Amino acid sequence: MIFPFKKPLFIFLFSLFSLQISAQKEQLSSDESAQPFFKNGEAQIVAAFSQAKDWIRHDLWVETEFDSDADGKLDRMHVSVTRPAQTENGDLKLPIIYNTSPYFCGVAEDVDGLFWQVNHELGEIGPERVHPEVKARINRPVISNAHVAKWVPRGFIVVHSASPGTGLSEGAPTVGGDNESLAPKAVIEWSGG
Ligand SMILES: [Ca+2]
Repeated sequence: MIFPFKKPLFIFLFSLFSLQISAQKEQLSSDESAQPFFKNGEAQIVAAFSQAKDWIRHDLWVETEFDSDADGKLDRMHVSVTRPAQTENGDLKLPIIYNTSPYFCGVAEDVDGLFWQVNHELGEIGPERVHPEVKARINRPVISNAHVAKWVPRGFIVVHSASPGTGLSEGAPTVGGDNESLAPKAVIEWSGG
């Protein structure tokens, strides 16, 4: 006598699931206010921001205050911006999620001898390091898609920049040098208008 109940139960669950999907769709499609919407402290997907074809993308350079490659010109950082179309007329201002990295545009393979060999006697010169070719990954107009698909539909502008001397950013790459801090400072100040 169990079998007769299986089908109705399945249909009921399926209907419940369908109703839930419909309710979610209705909530998304009815929200045409093009304003960020938060629920339980979390940014929700807003229908008006969710179509990637409508997003505005910028591929640009921001001038910094340093010249780390000493070519006599201030270094410029390669920056990408993805934002909802509703920000175009200036009426809608949205917060920015900003991510900078020296790794967006390619890194060396992890090969033996890449890192400085410290296992040698004091005063002796260690073995020569290996310098493998780095294959550049130049992604335009979006430097990285990290964060774009998740946050733009939730009412954020997403900005990425490549660190000095990496990708299409000018300058000399350093590890923790002043230019690595001053580069994002320049981008943040630029993005704040
Ligand atoms: Ca320069």
